[in-house]
Amino acid sequence: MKLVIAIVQDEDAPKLVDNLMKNNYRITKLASTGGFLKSGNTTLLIGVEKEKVDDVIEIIKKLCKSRKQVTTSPSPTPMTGGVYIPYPVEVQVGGATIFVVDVDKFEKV
Ligand code: 2BA
Repeated sequence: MKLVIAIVQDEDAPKLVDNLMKNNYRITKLASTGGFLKSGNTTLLIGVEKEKVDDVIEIIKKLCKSRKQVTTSPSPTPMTGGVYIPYPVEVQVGGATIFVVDVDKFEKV
């Protein structure tokens, strides 16, 4: 068994969860926060048989879009008086960040 950990944008999460559920995958949805943007994203835990991993990844690819987001970063060098002025930085986020890990043991008790 494998555990697919998928970090997706909040906007894509509802459709993705619906689609995975329709395809009989079991999911745990966690509210998470990206370290860089410090804004919300969604982490899905999906436990599946090894043969199903590619299908899950295909569904994620189909439904998760890449988007540009703007964040602010302090200017690299302080202005006169030691003040750092925030300036906008554009980053490309997603579609999705996916990790696939081996599951040593799976039990429901
Ligand atoms: P964030 O950490 O908020 O990152 C959002 C986007 O900012 C990233 O998109 C990337 O385009 C950019 N970014 C991140 N760190 C950067 C840096 N040090 N310098 C410049 N730009 C940077 P994605 O790569 O699509 O990542 C989306 C979210 O997936 C991340 O949100 C984070 O929550 C998660 N993630 C990505 N890679 C990860 C990893 N190796 N381990 C754990 N979580 C990861």
